[in-house]
Amino acid sequence: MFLWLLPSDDRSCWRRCCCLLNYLLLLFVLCCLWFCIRSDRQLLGPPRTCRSQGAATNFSIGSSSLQSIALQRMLYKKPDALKPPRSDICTMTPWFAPIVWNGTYNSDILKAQFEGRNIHIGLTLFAIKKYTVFVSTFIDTAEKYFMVGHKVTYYVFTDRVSDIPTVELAEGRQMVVLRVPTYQRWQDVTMRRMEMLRNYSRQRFIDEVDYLVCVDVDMRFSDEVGVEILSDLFGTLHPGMYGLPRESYTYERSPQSEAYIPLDEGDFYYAGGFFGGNIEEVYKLTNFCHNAMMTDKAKNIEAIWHDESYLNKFFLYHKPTKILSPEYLWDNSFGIPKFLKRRRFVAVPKNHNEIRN
Ligand code: UD2
Repeated sequence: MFLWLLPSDDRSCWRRCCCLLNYLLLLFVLCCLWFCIRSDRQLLGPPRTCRSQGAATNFSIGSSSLQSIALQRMLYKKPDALKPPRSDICTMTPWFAPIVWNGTYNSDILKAQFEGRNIHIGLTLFAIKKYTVFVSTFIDTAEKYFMVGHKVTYYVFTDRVSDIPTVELAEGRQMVVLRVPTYQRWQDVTMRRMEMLRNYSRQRFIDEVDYLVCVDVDMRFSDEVGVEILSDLFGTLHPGMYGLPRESYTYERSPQSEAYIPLDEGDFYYAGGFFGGNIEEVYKLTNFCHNAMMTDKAKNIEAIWHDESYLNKFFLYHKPTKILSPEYLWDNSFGIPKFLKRRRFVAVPKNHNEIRN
């Protein structure tokens, strides 16, 4: 306003200053705008990949762009809303986790859903001391029946690396032998699996596979085990206890133990020899079991069925998202009941004293 009072040189200098100020103001406004847009995007969140569900399920938190799996035209028997596929067995838990039995799912639909996801499954087995004798049968039968057509890595934990046989594997399948320490007592050998699975989940499996399947080694596959078992967290009904009342389950009953389950609690009795899920969930499970075991150990307590007791405690308060029927872990010494249409993973008879000592 008083610009005309100034001498002409000063006036032009003042005008230049005003121009510069205007530019700076404009730059400031633009910066603010850019910052607002950026923070808005961050609030929505970057696209997050859910490894456990494979490449096809990239999704953005805050938006509804869950990428669905488009199936091709398929012809199959229609499900009946008023008639369960099987009425002789329980197929669903009260928390809506399916129990996997033969005849309750259509493997063609499941296969189509998993096709193209390029999932990678880790199968862990421990062969410590004399248990290396079981590896060959285990891998041979797994090649025939376990996740055929999928990427599979066998993680063999052993203290006797040179005793692990070389087995010819199908394309997309590999074996990784991991040297681990051994323990004198067989109870410690079976229990320490939780610690090793926990550590390797964090250090290695998380970068290498989508799902982990953790099983006993003194077993053989005798029928198809495929993608129907996969879920965030799964356990398996024990072949000796599926039909018993909860008071008869051999849970740890001493209140002093971390594995304690009172008589009026418990859904199922889960077997220690077959569980799994995505790596994060397996990490949580194994971390809980190992820590609980260590707490008990400090008090000189050992739960009645070792790692299996702690696993049952974990599943009581962290319900599995899928449950495998005893088809997935059978022992022929129990005979073959009528409802058992398939025996997919069966115990290899062993002389306990001979093999453990
Ligand atoms: C049951 C469970 C098992 C575990 C155990 C705890 C099933 C089928 N099995 O099996 O998972 O909870 O009870 O008591 O539900 N191992 C070795 N070297 C040894 C001893 C054990 O490698 O010297 C490994 C091996 O992978 C074996 C596993 O530990 O399969 C469990 O030991 P087991 O099979 O002798 O125990 P078992 O049959 O009582």
